[in-house]
Amino acid sequence: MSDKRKPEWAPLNSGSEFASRIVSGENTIVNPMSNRDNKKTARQYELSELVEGVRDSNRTLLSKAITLIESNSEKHFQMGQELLNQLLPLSGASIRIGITGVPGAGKSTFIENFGLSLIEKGHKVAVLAIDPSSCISKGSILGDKTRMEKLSCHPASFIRPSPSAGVLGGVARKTRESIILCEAAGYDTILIETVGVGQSETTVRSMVDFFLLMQIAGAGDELQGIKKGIIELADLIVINKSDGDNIQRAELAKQEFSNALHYIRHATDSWQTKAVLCSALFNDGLDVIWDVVQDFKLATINSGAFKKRRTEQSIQWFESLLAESVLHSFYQSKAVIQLLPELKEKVSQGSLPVALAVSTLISAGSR
Ligand SMILES: Nc1nc2c(ncn2[C@@H]2O[C@H](COP(=O)(O)OP(=O)(O)O)[C@@H](O)[C@H]2O)c(=O)[nH]1
Ligand SMILES: [Mg+2]
Repeated sequence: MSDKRKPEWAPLNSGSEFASRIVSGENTIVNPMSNRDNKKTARQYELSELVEGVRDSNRTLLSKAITLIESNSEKHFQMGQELLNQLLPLSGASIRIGITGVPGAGKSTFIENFGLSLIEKGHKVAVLAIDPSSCISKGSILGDKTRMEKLSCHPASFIRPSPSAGVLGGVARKTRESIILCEAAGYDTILIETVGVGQSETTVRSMVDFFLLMQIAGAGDELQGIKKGIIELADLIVINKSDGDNIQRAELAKQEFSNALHYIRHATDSWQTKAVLCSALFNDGLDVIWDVVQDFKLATINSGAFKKRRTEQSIQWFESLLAESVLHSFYQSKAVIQLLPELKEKVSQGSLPVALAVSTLISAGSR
C-alpha cells in the first residue's frame, strides 16, 4: 500500500493500518441545480408523482406517463394500468376528433392551424397520431412533426407522435389510453391524425366522437384512397387546398361529394354528414369546421347518439382487448408451445385431421 493512499491526517511513519482504498465515485450524484426530472425515465417515477403530474397538466410528466403506457415490458403494464385506473375518473370531458386522408392532403397543416385557432379560443389541444407504417417499417407516412412547429411550441398544446407497435392491443390500445391521459391532464380537444391505409380509419373511427375525412380536389378517387365505406365513416368531408387556382375545382369536388352524400348511410345517428371547403395553409374555413363540430356535439348529445357511441366504443374496446389477451395467454402456455410444432407437422403431412389438431391443442392449452 503506497503512502499516497493514506489519509492526510495519518501519523508519519504509520503502517498499513491507515491505508485506505480508493473507491470510484458514484455516477448517480447529480447537480441539484440541473433539471433532474428530464433525466429520469418513466419507470423511475413514483405512481403518485405521475398521477399528480398529469392532473396538474405538467407536459413533461404527461409525456412520461404515456411512455410508461407505451412500454412493451410486461413489468410496466401493472403500473401503467394503475395509473390509468386512478386517472380514468378525470377523463371523458373532451371532444375526440379523428382526421384521415392520403399523405399530402394537408392533415398536419390543418391540425397545426386548426389547433392554434382553438387555443386562441381558450381550448387546450392534444394531438396524437396513428401511423400504420410505423408498425411495418420505421418510416412514417404521417411525416415529421416539425410541420407542427408553432403548435408544439405552444404551452396549451401537447403533441405525441405515433407509438411503435408490437404489444398487446398494439398501437390502438396505446392511443386509446393516451386519450384518457390527455383528458385527465385537461386537454379538451383531442385530434388524432391517421392515414387512409389498411385498417387505420376503422380503428380511429372506433375511438373518436367525430371523424373528419380530408380530401383534395382533382386527385381522383383512387389517388385519394376512397375505398367503399370510408365516406360512410365520415361526419364531415373537408376539401382542402381550396385556394389560388384550385378554388373552382375544389368547389366542383364539394358539389360531387355533397351529391354522393345523398346516397350513402350517414356515420352518426341524428347527424347529416356534409362537405365543406377549406384552406388549411391560409387559415380559411377553419372556423366553419369548428362550428360544424359544435353543431355535431350539440345534436348528438341531445339525441343521445354521443353517449351511445362512447358506451359502444368502451364495450368494443373491452371485447377486442379480451379476445387478444385470451389469444396471447393461450399461445404463452407451455403445453401449447410444446405441442404446436408437432401438430403443425402432422397437419402439414396430412396425418392428422385439422379439426382434431385444433381441439387437441385447445384442450392442452386450457388445462
Ligand atoms: N395550397 C395549399 N397547400 C397546402 C394546404 N394544406 C397543406 N398544403 C401543403 O400540402 C403539403 C402536404 O401537407 P401536410 O400537412 O404535410 O399533409 P399530410 O400528409 O396530410 O399531413 C405541404 O406542402 C403543405 O404546405 C392548403 O390548404 N393549401
Ligand atoms: Mg401529416
